[in-house]
Amino acid sequence: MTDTLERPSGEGPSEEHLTMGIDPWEKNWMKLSAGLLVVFAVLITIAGFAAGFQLPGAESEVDPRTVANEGPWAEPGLRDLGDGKFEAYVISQLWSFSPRELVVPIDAEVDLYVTSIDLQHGFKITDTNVNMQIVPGQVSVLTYTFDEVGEFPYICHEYCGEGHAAMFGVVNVVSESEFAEEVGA
Ligand SMILES: [Cu+2]
Repeated sequence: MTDTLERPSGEGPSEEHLTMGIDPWEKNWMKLSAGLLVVFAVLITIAGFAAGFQLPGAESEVDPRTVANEGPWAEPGLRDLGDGKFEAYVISQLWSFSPRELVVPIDAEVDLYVTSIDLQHGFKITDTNVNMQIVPGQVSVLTYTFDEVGEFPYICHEYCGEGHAAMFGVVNVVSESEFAEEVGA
């Protein structure tokens, strides 16, 4: 058996260009595709293990019908855990976030817990890499350190109906002294 493919004359590349029945161009594309898969696998491994990139995890499951009355969700907002660490519980629903504002001190490390009590929403904090999908029945979690004073709006980025564009809030990052005033007030 020869290692070339026979083709009707006058069509496609000539026989010398065919090895093992595969067109050299096709062979190159196959190599490129396989190579890309290896590159992607390596990049994902580096991102996940060396650079610490993590997908927002579905931390736990909740009942979307009752969650707003349970535990920390009953009073959504920021809580001081001490040592510069905070946690924030945010409930998303048609068409608002609760709370609408989170005031955090500069350099606060905040564990963000977000859930939805109706349908799927998004939670993206502008100018940060906080970007989560919010699925009813699940709690999306990310930790972020706010190391810049300013206002960072959070928005819903999953279209959820006519009030979608009005669905936003803001993280207000303030100096230590301003935060102390805020908490004392
Ligand atoms: Cu929306």
